[in-house]
Amino acid sequence: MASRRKVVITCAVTGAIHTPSMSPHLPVSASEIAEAALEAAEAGAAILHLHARDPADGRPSQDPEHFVPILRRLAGHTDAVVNLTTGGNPAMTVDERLRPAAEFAPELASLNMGSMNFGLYPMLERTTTFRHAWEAPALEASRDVVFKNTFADIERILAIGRANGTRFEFECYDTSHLYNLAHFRDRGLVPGPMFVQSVFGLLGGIGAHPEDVMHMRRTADRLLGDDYEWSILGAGKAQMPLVTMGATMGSHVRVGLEDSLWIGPGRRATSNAEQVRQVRVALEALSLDVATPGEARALLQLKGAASVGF
Ligand code: KMH
Ligand code: ZN
Repeated sequence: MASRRKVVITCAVTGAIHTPSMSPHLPVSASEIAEAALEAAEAGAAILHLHARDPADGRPSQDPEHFVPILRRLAGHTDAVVNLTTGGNPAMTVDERLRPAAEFAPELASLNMGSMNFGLYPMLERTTTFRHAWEAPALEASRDVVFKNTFADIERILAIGRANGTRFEFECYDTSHLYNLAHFRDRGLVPGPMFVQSVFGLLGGIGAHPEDVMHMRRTADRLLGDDYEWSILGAGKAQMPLVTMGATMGSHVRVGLEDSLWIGPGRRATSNAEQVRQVRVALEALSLDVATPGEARALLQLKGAASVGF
C-alpha cells in the first residue's frame, strides 16, 4: 500500500508585516520569538520561518546580532528546520536582507521571486493607537515602496545558497513569480525539488479567491512538473480557509502570526502554536498526516541541522 502523504507545516513566527501594537501576542523580543518558535514546533511545525526585531522598539531588523539569541536558544532545543528570511522588510535594501542567510547558512531561507507593490497601509484603518513612533509611518510608507527582487537580486541570493548549502522557500505572490522560478531552473541555478510557497491575499500580489489558488496550482504544475513541493499561505483572514483548501489539493501549509494575527472571525490568535494546533486539527480531520522535521528534510532534500552555521 502506498504510504500516506505527509503535510509539512511551516510556522512564520513574527515577520515584518505586523507592528508590535497590532497584537499583544506578537513576539517581539528575541526570547519571545524563540519561545514562540519552540512552542510552534512542539505543536507540530516542522519548519520555523524566522525574522528578528530590534529589541529597542520592535522594528524589523536583519542585523545578524538580533538573530543570534534566537538561534542560540533554538539550537539543541528543537529538531525543527530553521528558515531565515531574506525578505526582511520591503523597505530594506537587498544587502541588508541577505545578511542573516549569508552569515548563518540555515537549511532553508526565503527567496521572494519578483519585484512588487507590498501594500500594508490598509492596516492603518484597523489599528489607531501605536506604542512606537515608527509603526504608523512604516505602514503609510508602503503606499510608495517597491519590494525590490530583481533578477540580479535573486541571482545574488541563489549564489549564497550555492555557496553555503542553504536551500530556498520560493515565495511566489503571483503567476509571474512561477515563471521567474522556471527561468532560473532552466538556467540550472535552481535544483529540484523546488519548495514553492504560494502567497495569497497580500495587496500587490494575487488575491485569495479559490480560482486564484487553482490558477497558481495549474501554472506551477505546467511550469515545474513534478519537481516541486507546493506550500500555501493565505494572508489575514484568508489564512485558515486557504491552507485547508491547499491541503486538500496536495499542498503543504504555512501558518503563523507573520501571515495572520487571527484564529477566527474577530478573534486574535493568542500564539503561533494556537494556529499550528488549529491547522493540525483540520489536516487530521482530512486524514492527512503531519510531517516531522526529519520527513520535511527528506522531502525538501535539506542539508541537515548539523551543517548550519549557528
Ligand atoms: N509574510 C510573507 C507574505 C520573507 O520573509 O521573505 C512574506 C515573507 C517574505 O515571508
Ligand atoms: Zn517572512
